[in-house]
Amino acid sequence: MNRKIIHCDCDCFFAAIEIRDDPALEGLPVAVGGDPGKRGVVATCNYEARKFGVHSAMASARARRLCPDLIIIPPSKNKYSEASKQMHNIFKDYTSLIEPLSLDEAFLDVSDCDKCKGSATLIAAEIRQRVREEMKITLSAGIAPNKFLAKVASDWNKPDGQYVITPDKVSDFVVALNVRKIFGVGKVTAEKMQNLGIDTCQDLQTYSQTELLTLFGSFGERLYSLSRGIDERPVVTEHPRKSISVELTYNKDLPTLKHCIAELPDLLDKLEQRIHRSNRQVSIGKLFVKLKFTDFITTTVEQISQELDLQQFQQLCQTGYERGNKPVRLLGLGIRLREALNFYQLPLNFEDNATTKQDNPN
Ligand code: TTP
Ligand code: MG
Repeated sequence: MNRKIIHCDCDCFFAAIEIRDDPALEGLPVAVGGDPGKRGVVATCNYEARKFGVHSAMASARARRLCPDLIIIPPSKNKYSEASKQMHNIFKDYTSLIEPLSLDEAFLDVSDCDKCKGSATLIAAEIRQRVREEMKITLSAGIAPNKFLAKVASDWNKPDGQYVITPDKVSDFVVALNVRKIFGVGKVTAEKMQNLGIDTCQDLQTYSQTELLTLFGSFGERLYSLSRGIDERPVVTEHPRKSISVELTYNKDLPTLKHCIAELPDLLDKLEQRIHRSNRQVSIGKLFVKLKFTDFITTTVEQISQELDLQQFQQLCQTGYERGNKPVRLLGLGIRLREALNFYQLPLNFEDNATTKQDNPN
């Protein structure tokens, strides 16, 4: 199953925030960093300053020599954390599978997102537009079937751009890709490759797995996959996933309970697929049904259960429906994962408790 991964990376993040908060800086070369007189370094700088050769981690004194008009602003860490939180709240509207890499960078797995007709390209465009409008800074994005390619792609049309590598374009994209773009290929490895005449991923593809292992040690195995555009690493959230669910907003409200019940088998199918795709050992703790009525009032009903069962979902749906007794605009089905449940919420039977204790030695 193809995944849809978006890599988001803000443009000159710290500098963008400072310029946003002081519009007089617009168009001028600006860096955020330490004092040149006190051996400070540049954390980042805007694209105007980059034209002079200024870059991250450079001594501020050197940056000032390269660009005498450079405005150097001391960092305000709290402001950047605030902005990062605000951006994550935007991401959360599209997926809960978010892997932050730094304050301004994150992977999003939007394989299960139904917004924007499920198009990752449109989701990325919408996220970028919201960041521009709500936060007044710009974000670049890469869209691809895996993390490796999404990260490469976010750099492709930077700043303020996005680039998409659809699954059918992966082979063509990697053959032309310079090996220096592979994460983990630093200066030393790049030089070694150059001496071997390896310039692009296509050149790498001519080597067998064994040859790559001999040449590059354990990294060789990864090189073998990455040079073919293969990267199975999942998007890893900071917090373990607590539930898996599907929901659907209907074009026309479902007028009665009978209509709602009739939708459940389809939703259950989707839920099963999603659980399967989550690629993990799932231990069910509870089932739940969510209903949003025509007046946007939402209710969720749940019950302890260890298995996916249509009849239980039907009962939950009936209980939920009777709380409103009016047409329904959205129906959702889901499971709460057992690891995420409080010990005391589990059924009070000895075997279950014993298993839980074993799972969690603390
Ligand atoms: P980056 O995303 O690497 O850089 P950037 O956002 O400034 O620029 P780009 O448009 O190329 O993405 O890093 C994000 C922030 O992290 C950056 O704004 C400042 C901070 N940072 C440092 O403090 N020191 C560093 O050496 C780097 C690379 C970044
Ligand atoms: Mg950035």
